[in-house]
Amino acid sequence: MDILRSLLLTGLLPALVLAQHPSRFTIYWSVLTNQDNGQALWELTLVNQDTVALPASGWTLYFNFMRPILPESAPPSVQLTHLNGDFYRLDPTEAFTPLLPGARRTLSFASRGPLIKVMDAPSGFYFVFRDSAGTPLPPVSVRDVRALPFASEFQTRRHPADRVPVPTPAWRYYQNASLHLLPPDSLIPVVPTPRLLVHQPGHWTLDRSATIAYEPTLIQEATFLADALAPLLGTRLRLEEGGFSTATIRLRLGAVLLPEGSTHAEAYHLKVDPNTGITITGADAAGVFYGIQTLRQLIDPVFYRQSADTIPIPALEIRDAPRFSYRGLHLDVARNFQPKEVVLRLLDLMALYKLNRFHFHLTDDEGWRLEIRGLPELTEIGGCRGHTETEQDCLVPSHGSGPVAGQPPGSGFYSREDFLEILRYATSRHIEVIPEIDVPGHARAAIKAMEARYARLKEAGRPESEAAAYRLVDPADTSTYRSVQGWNDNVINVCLPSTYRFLEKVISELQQLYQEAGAPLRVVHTGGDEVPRGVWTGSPACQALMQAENIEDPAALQDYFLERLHQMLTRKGLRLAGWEEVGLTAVDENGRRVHRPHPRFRDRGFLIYAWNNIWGSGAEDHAYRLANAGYDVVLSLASNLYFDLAYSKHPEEGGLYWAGFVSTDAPYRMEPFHLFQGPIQHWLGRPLPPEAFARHERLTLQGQSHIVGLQGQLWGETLRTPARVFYMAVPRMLALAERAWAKRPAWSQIADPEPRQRALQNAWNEFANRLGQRELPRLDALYQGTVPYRLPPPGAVIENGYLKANAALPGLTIRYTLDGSDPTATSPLYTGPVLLKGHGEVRLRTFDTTGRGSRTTRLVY
Ligand code: TNX
Repeated sequence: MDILRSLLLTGLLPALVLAQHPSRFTIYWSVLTNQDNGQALWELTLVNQDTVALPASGWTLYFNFMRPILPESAPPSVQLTHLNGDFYRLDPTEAFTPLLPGARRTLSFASRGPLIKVMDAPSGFYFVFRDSAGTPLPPVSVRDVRALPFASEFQTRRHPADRVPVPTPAWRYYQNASLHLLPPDSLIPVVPTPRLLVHQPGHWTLDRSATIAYEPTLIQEATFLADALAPLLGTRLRLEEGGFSTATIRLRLGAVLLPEGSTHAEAYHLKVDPNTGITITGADAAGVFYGIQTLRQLIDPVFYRQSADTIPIPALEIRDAPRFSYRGLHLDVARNFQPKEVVLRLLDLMALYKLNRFHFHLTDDEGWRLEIRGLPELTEIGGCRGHTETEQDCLVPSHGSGPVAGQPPGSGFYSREDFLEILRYATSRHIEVIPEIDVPGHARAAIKAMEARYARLKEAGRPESEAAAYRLVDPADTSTYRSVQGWNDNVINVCLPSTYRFLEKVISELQQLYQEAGAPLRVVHTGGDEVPRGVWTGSPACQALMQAENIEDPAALQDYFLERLHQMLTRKGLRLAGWEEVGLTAVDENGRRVHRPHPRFRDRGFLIYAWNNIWGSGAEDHAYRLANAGYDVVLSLASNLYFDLAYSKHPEEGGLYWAGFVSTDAPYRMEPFHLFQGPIQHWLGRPLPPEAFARHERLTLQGQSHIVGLQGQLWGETLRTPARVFYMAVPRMLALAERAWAKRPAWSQIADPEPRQRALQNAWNEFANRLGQRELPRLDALYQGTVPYRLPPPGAVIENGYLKANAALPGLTIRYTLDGSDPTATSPLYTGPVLLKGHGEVRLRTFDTTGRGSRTTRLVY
């Protein structure tokens, strides 16, 4: 005992106790097969890299995994428990024998849904060991987790009927073969394509002597322009209010006559005159701002790399206006938090390509990211993920965020100051920020935070009425349910007065924040998606309310909730927005989900985001049904506009794929008014004939007026680093901008499928050249490589002894090696077929102008 005490005092005991437990492991994950029954079989191999054994008992291994694992599939030596959401624990059973140093053990499991990508791997592994008294010790992370290659067809096939090929070098080569490099001056000089552009002979020379004249209300736009040009010229141009007679760059407001003879909000007229300089006339300040963005793009990207004395700007005249008033980008910061700087940079990109709505998904099951005065728990607890037994301090880990609380991307939130800065930044760029508070489902972070608040206040001896003032659940509720993402406690109770008090408080705070920032708040997105069945059925509070309100079916409580939420927002002068579920009827008389436009809310002015349109699901016309029924609709379609979905089926190409793959051209190829205009592929890859849509609703003329615009979605489950955000967003958001701003494309108006397809292909080739030759190099120079967009790996074949390679975006450089090393920015440039001698391996990558490379393409010869 004395020895023990002295060890304790010298601090040696804790070290000894820790030393009894191994802390260095490697975990290998390998997918064996995706079975025809929709289950995937896979293995975890645990390698003990430590010098002490993993004992037979006294530990738990925690991890995250996005698919439901079948607990009964676990081998007899371990017990697998689904804790909640994507969070699991693994415990040794009596059959577990110690894992000795250097030894490995393989455990096999089955889960539901396909697994075809490295990024599907379980993540966020950590051990919690218990001492001999059963007291848990601090968590031990396992960071070395590796996915074994996906090589066989059984590993890469989602379903027996899967016909989408895994991209190979040759497959890419033949895909890219339909593209070719165009001369730079044949390209449309602006993205998105302006409505009317007339080139004129000559150019005007911008130099440091230029001055900017502006109307008083355009000071912000004038400042933006001066700031934008400063790095190009190495100096900031002089601003002159009024001063139109002498200045060479003039910003003014005025009527903008468009080719169709109409005027339009956000329209502008830009004239570059070789002698007199530049005039931008906007129908409003936003129009002037977009004229400025166009002007920025008229400057060759080489001038963005190094400042110059003179910059030629081609003489021309542009009359331009957007096709859609809503041109949006969505970002989910709940699943993984993104630092403020990432948000600001995304806003820069949005502004450059004339997107004007930022849909900020601030809350979800896995996080609450906005400080709300008076409810500190929302961000202290709801904005935190880490190891916890009680969730009174933090939420459990999700999406691989690991045991350590307080660090991104699991933890983090925007303080009021951060949020104000974001609002101001967006507003000065003519971007409206639409905040999303996702309720009643997807609300677990708020629920747990408010439960912790309740417990704290109770403990502090506060009266029940005060402690429970913002509670979001009925403690006596016995309902059981499970959300799509595996949560069993993520829906707020819509029958409690405290729920409405909470929402009042949050929305009032939002209004104050916007007011303080001088930003317009017109729309609040209230989510409304994916409310699992079975909620509220066992809640006494709901039973009482149903009786009082004469509501028969608990499912109808969602309508009740929406009605109240709508009234609350209306009183505050706000418009309710929500995912498509808020405009669709929940259930028919048999309790089945039917998805028809809800007659009840037709005249409420909801703004509906249509998303769930998997090709082949039968639900592809929800957007049109809603618009035809008179709901304003934002097309947020998963098939073409979910930027969190993987670009391709390649196992190393990260992202989700539940609605198929979303290639760079996917947003470009959709005509919003003619979604069923082929060719269309089933999500499993087979062509869908026109008959497949015979019974789908077409968009009526009336319906067209209710399609307010388009939005790209960046859901956050796989966005674990800022780099991933940019990789998934760019270049797809440029294609989105094109489709949201440019007028209806000519190809979409060709009735005959074959010539239409050819015209589309030509149009895409031109656009792909604009990206590869001009816009991506411009981003490199503007942001010095801090916008690490996706570089497509090259296509390559070996034909008659010659290596031939090509890029998906003509203009990108390709470099290669023949010595088995990965190409770098100094490897030989590919300029044409290369004669190969003997045998060996070719490796190729595309590169941006900063020397950043794509994934490597490999070929043996
Ligand atoms: C569906 S879209 C969801 C999100 C997920 C997303 C992943 C919608 C309204 N719900 O909760 O993050 O898919 O792609």
